[in-house]
Amino acid sequence: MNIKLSKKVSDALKEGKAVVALESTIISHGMPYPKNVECALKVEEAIESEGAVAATIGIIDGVAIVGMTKEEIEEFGIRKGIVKCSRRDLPIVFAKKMWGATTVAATMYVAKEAGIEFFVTGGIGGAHKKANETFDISADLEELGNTDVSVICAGPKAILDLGLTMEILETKGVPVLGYNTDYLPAFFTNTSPYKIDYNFKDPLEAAEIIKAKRENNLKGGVLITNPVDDEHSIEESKINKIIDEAIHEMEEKGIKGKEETPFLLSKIVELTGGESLETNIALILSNANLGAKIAIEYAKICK
Ligand code: PSU
Ligand code: MN
Repeated sequence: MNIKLSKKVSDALKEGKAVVALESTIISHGMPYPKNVECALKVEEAIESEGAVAATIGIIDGVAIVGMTKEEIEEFGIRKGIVKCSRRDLPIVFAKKMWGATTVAATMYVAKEAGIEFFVTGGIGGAHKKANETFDISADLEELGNTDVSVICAGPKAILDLGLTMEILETKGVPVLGYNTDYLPAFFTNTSPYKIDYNFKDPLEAAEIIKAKRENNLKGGVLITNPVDDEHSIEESKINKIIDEAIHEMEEKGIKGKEETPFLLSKIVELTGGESLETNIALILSNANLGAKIAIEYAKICK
C-alpha cells in the first residue's frame, strides 16, 4: 500500500473520533502562493477548533500522506512540478515515486482507503460546458458514484455546466444535500436555478442521511453543498461574464484537459481583481466548519 497515516489521524480513527480529509490540488494548483498555504492552514485550524481532526492528503515520493505536517503543506504551496493527480494518475505517481497533489477524486479514494468518511473542499469538478462535444467530465463525478465518502463543498464551480453535472450525479445515485437551501449553490455564487435533493437544517440531519446510506449498502458518495455567505457571493451576471471571457481565452490558447480548471481559476482571480480568491477562501472556511460539525454528529450517532 502506498498510503501512510499520521499518528494523530490513525489514533483518532481507532478511537472513533471525527476526522475530516482535505485535498492538496487546491493548494498546488487552485490558488496562488502564499494565500494557498495560509488558507490550507486556516482550514485545518477551523476543523480542529470544532473538535475534529484534520487530515490533509498529498503524495510525497510516491506515498499518499494522510495528515500532512504544516511544513509539508507549505512545501505543497511552493514546490514546482507537483503533478495534479486524479485517480488515473495514482499508479504512475506511486510507481515513479513522484509528488502528487490530489484532486477531489484522488482524495476521496485515499480517504476511503484510510477509513475516513468526511472530506471538505471548495468546489468539485463536473461536466464542463460543451461536455456533450468534448466529453470533458471530471473524474470527481465518477468517484462520487463509486466511493463511500461524503464531500462537503460550495457546489460545482460555475465554470461548469451545472445542469449537466446534476443529471450525471443523479445517474450515478449521488444524493445532493443543501445546507439551508433548496437550490444548488454555484461556488462563487450562492445559488443557481437547479434544485437539490434535500434541504437540511442542521448537521445532525446530514449525519443521519449519511448513516442511512451506509447502513443500507447504498454504495458511493454523498454531496453536501453549503452556499457561500451573502457578503462573499459574487453576483451571477458579473461572474458569468468573467467566466465566459476566461473560457474564451482558454480556447484561444488551446488549453485542454487537466490544465483547464487551474487555468480558469487563476484567470478568474486576475479578472475579478482578487475578489474570487477571497470568495474561494471564505467558502472553504465555511465548508470546514460545517464539515467538522457533521463529522462530529456522525461520530456520536455511530458510536
Ligand atoms: N475547487 C477549488 N479549487 C480547485 C479544485 C476544486 O476551489 O483547485 C480542484 C479540485 O481538486 C477538483 C479539480 O477535483 O479542481 C477538478 O479538476 P478537473 O476539472 O480537471 O477534474
Ligand atoms: Mn477534465
